[in-house]
Amino acid sequence: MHEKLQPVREAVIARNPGEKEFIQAVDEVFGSLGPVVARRPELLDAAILERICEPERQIIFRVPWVDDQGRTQINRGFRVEFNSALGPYKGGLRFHPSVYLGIVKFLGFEQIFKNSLTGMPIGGGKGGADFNPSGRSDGEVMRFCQSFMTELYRHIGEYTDVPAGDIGVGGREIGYLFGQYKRITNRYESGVLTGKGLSWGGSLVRTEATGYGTVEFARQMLKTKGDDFDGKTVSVSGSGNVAIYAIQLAQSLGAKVVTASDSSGFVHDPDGIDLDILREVKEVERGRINDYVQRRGGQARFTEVGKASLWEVPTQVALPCATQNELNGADARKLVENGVLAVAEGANMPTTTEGVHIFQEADVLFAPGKAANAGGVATSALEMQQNASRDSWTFDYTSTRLTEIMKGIHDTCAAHADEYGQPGNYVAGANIAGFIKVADAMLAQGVI
Ligand code: NDP
Ligand code: 2IT
Repeated sequence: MHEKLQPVREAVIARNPGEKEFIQAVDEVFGSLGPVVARRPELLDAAILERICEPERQIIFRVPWVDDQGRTQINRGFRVEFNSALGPYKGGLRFHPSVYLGIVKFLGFEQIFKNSLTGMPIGGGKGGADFNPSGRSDGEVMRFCQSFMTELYRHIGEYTDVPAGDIGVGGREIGYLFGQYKRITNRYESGVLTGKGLSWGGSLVRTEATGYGTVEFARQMLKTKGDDFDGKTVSVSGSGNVAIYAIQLAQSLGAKVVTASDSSGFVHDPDGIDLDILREVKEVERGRINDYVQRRGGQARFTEVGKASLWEVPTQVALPCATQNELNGADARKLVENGVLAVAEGANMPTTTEGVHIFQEADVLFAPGKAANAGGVATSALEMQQNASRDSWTFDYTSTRLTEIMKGIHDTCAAHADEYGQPGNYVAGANIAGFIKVADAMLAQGVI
């Protein structure tokens, strides 16, 4: 790390004790910015680095609700409005028991640079709650979402802050959240949330966008080597929104996807994942991934979490699409040993710092989440455009825009990596390109 960045990093650690995921995300970005501050000392003079690490606003609130047994439950809600240099705060909400301030800040920090890379006018934010939706009835989820929005509504708006989904927050939850916002404010403000249903302001392609975009980014990387997905063996982790559509597009490009997972373990299906069965089990029934194996039969096998790693399965393209730090150094070594060609992060920060270094040293094509999974938020911005013009676009038009945006992000990352002397380093390219645009906007807008 550049010597001038070191004291800023130490101050961030001292100011944010115990927030290890946030520090990991800051370190990853700072690790790329040495050549930028060497060329642009005015960014240091204006304390852009210190400012970019300090959220503009952090909201933490109580979320009381009543479960099906009539018991009162209390959760903690968060919204971190990190940076509005480029547009209204934009980023998802995560409902998962592991959510605490450090997770929300890591996600919000990543979102600043990701949103910048999309080329759309959106700032960075993130939120969520330590609520566990697993095993909860629709009624419980609805009451939780209504209580969450009863506080959140005063902080958001189409020109202020526009939440969307993330882990544990999909179409069902966005519906309950939107309904409560509309009821409290008495406004049909479509642009306040994205990921809405198609008949009430949602955009075609938003559901598919993150997974499709991740595969498109990987396709662009493979193309630089004259290669493509056709006939490749692909490993995907997760079985949620991102994973399912990553599997779908990879399969339609001729790849055989052989894995999927959830928090209980992973399945290895050497004949190729049957997406209809996976969707039935995970999307419709909200069940456990082991049910896939029961229904699929054949050579499909389930491995319980902790018994072995999904990344031990030999593969040519790895797409981690579940959660942060799910692919560690040992996993990366195994993937390299088995001849992996490309890794594209569908999830946010799924690869540990050690894992990233191992891929880079082995010359594996490696796309960081803030570039590879930006298709989701980019399509959210397209949803906001449609809402602003009270219009709705066709699937083909919207998916063409998404494909162009992903190619644009790929090329921007590659060009910045070249310009700053690290050809082929998509981590450096993404961090540098994402940062410069935000930093310049902050400089132009004065000390705020
Ligand atoms: P979903 O809730 O739809 O799916 C999450 C998947 O990951 C599930 O299979 C879940 O298993 C698994 N998972 C979650 N937490 C853990 C954990 N701690 N350990 C093991 N498995 C876990 O979320 P998404 O698909 O939307 O999100 C997946 C990733 O993609 C996240 O990192 C998210 O931040 C990122 N992302 C999402 C975008 C979007 O548009 N949705 C956009 C960009 C990034 P289980 O069913 O057992 O909980
Ligand atoms: O991490 C992400 O980019 C998301 N969860 C999507 C955010 C959004 O606003 O669509």
